[in-house]
Amino acid sequence: MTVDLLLGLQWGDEGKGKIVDVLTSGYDIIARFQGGPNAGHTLEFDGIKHVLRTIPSGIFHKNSINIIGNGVVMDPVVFQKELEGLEKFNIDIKSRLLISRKAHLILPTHRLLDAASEASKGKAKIGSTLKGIGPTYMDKTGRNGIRVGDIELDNFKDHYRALADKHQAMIAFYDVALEYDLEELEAEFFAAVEVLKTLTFIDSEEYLNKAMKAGKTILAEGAQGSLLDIDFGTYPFVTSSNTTAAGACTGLGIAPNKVKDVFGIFKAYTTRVGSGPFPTELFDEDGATMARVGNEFGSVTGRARRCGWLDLVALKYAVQVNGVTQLYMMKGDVLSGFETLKVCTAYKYKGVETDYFPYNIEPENVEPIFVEKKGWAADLTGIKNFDELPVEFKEYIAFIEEQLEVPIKVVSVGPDRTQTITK
Ligand code: 2SA
Ligand code: MG
Repeated sequence: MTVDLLLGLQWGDEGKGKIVDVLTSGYDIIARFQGGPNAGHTLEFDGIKHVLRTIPSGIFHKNSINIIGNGVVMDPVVFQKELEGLEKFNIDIKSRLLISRKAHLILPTHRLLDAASEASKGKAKIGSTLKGIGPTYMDKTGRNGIRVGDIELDNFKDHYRALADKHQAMIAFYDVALEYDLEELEAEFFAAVEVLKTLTFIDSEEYLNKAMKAGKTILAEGAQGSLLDIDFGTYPFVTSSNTTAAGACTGLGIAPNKVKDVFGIFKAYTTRVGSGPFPTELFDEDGATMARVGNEFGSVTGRARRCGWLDLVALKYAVQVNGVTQLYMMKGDVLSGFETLKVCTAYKYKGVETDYFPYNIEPENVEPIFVEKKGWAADLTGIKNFDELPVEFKEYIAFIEEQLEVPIKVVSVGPDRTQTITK
């Protein structure tokens, strides 16, 4: 058993990028298994901040191979920009990055369809990142998609044309005002496809299973969060892939019995970007403080994130669905200075108390029940050892562990690689 999984347990932006980066030196291979450029994994080291979109976070480590798995959707245009952004780091990307032929391609018209669909929904919109994620997965499950491997076919352009024409008819059907220059978008797309072609395509399931046989260790890196999972998230306000543990099996071709540890990443509070229910959301000064101190702005769209108290009902659910074996708590430092912290331990669901995450968590059905915890004043960002942490912070951690029945292995007290405390 040589595969470990790293997943977000909330609505994304838990700080997965930082932890993969911290963990990568221990693995031979880092693999992305779902999502696409809707992810923005922020890494910070040596004073440089970097956001990765499709490329796994292990790319900065000399000795790791990075894989974009079959479950991912790739936009060649975004990918090309990502490569350009990495140029200054002088990384030999071509030798460190391998891409599954079975990953699906995001076409310019997928992005347009995403925009048209959102515009047509008005106030009911999902708040998608407009990267074309939903329409691309629709074509995948609808068996109309174009895959990375198709780029190598002689009639790639014919496949492209047929699908793009169909998309244009669909865009017209939405009947919303959209301004675009398809010719320009297509020129950009085909130029980016040429760049993509210079990378190595593999059958990632074959590659990974061989690697495991040879004793290599693999870390599968999730994107978004468990509550955005297409099956288990707050549907329809979710993304279009399985962000939970099982997604790593289908998104890479790894059997469930090969998975060992599941690292669950969560923030010491909760955030959400985009639409959808959020029971512990704050609309007051406390929420504004979290947003300001935590710098809660999306790394992909720059949108302000909604903030609220830690929700243990939702976390327990995510721990269960994923089979989390170790917890990583991020951004504990942001809570410094709150006199009292609230933690949601149950919901009143349609008037009845429950600690289970129900089918519908819209505000009219769910009211969070909080317990209060004593806060701490000390700045945590310079602390290096667990023993030096304030006693109230340690109590906060102990309470979460007791509720979730999983140990918190690491606490992060700042964005830098060095601000990571192992318990
Ligand atoms: P989409 O674009 O179709 O996937 O959007 C559907 C919903 O999913 C939300 N969404 C996200 N929410 C938070 N973080 C996201 N990505 C992170 C980031 C990266 C990460 O931006 O930093 O944590 O892996 C993300 N991606 C999608 C979106 O807001 C819609 O509500
Ligand atoms: Mg993020």
